[in-house]
Amino acid sequence: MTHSAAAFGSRVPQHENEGKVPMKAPTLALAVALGTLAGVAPEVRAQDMPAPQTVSARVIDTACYVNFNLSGPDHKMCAEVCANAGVPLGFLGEDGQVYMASGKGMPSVGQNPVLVEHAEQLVKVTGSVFNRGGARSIVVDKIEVVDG
Ligand SMILES: [Cu+2]
Repeated sequence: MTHSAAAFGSRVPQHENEGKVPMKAPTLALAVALGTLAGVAPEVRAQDMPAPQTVSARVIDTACYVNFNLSGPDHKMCAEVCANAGVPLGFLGEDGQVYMASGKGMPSVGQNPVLVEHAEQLVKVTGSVFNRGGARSIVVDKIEVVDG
């Protein structure tokens, strides 16, 4: 039955792909969850971290800046309200680039508790910078207030 074998053959690769793609993410998530429970969460090794850079930036409320182009001293109170409502604070570099603020390691930790006192201030932030999928992030090591 060569004609039905050909039809069957064309279905096999599709079926294999359907099985493989959705399995990846849950398997990784499960591995991370089990690792965390067992106290052996994968560690980010120092050699995996890019050398720290210092970026001159304003601490911004990412929602109001990206959605409404709001930032600066006049927006400080709103930024604090947004941050306390869970909106991530981040950085607007003097180069115009927006950076997410992230903590060290994996699992990571949000930076709002560190950044909220600097909402809308001009700072020099030092840390490893990552760039992926059109987004940048700074792993916050040190913040020095420049103005505000
Ligand atoms: Cu706001």
